[in-house]
Amino acid sequence: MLDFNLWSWNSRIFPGIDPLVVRRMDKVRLRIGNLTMTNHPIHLHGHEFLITGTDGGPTPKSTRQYEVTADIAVGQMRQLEFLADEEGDWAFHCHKSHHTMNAMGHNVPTMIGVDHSGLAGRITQLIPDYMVMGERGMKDMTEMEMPLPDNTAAMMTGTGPFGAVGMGGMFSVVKVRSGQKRGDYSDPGWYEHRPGSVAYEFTGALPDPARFRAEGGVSMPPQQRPAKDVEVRARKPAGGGHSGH
Ligand SMILES: [Cu+2]
Repeated sequence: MLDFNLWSWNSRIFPGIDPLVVRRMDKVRLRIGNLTMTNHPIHLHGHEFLITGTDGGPTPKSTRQYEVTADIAVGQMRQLEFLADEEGDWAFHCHKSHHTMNAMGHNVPTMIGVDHSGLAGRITQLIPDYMVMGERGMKDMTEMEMPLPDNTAAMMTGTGPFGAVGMGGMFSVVKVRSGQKRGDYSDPGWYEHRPGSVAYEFTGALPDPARFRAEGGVSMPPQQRPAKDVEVRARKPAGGGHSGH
């Protein structure tokens, strides 16, 4: 499952996929069928939808509840409906994180939290195309370029108004616009946020969080604690692969 798959919607992978463009206050209906051999929890930002239909037909109104994710099982179909009442650009994607990525190799140790500055340079003297995993998570991969086979795509890519999007695979954007003409599904470009409505990193002085001194105690003190710390040595089995999960 985690090997070299390209997860797609209608054979398209982000960013090579159209956005879903709607007028504000349009009632939107999405029909999604899962033709793959694994479930896809399909997730929409900014709105709550109702599951109004399944393979069995329309759902009775008494069974409907608001959701932001619909898990669509193998061979299943779901019809989702929502009122597009929030203007903006909203991520719409499968919630399995590796389904919003393209091909990647997994038989490498994770480097999150490891300072590997200088390491890549030394390894590339031996293996010219070597590339380490990002130390802050997968999104580091967005800003790296590495040679790829002709028959695949970069793991994550796409550039938005705030920089690298860091997505691939089963990902698109629902664009809700007041100014969109009826029947016009052409891409209106990125949403222009009202001044003062965009989150930013606070870089000023932070108040001292005094509560952290009082917290962090032990709610259940250990009983029969060994007199001395015990040294434990773990050894991983040699050659343990990670494929086929
Ligand atoms: Cu998925």
